[in-house]
Amino acid sequence: TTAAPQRLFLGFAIERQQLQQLITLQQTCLAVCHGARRVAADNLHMTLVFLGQTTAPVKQQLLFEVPKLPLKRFSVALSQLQLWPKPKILCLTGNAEAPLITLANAAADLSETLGLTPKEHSYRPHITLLRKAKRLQHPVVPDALQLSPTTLNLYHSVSTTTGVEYRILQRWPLI
Ligand code: 2AM
Repeated sequence: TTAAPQRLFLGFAIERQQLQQLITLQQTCLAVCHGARRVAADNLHMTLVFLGQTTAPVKQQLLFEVPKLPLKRFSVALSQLQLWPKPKILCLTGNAEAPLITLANAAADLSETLGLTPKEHSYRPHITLLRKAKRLQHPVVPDALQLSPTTLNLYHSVSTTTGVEYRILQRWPLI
């Protein structure tokens, strides 16, 4: 039997302390964003690259190639709350600096080389807090969130009867 393609992406988990900060921010935003839905706490993450539907052989190539990416530790400050109209998301975003930009570019090149999602716009680090977000009834001023992940993770996005779940298939340490 051939395994069905999986919807995959590479990204970073949120540490416990930052997670609590995000959940609090999310609640504040939800209260002033009518009709929006919050991302489940377990699903909060920062995407590096969306890979999309990936066949088993391509996933094998991916697992072989990811360790060759420049897997360097980085810090990023996410301090701006932005509503992105096209995907209708409210996210906490910021500016990436050298090690993260380098990694994101290399990961996007790898995705394109493997015939997955092509490289589009420049990388915008962000954490999606709310979906179906149209506007904020009142401005919300967030505290900056500092992230310094210790691993890059491969996620499988799984549709379940209770909603989407992001399952970590593989972790690579950042050094
Ligand atoms: P988002 O949080 O900005 O919506 C799994 O779907 C993850 O991949 C989400 O974090 C999503 O980002 C991201 N992603 C990036 N490009 C995507 C696309 N074209 N379709 C779906 N998800 C995408």
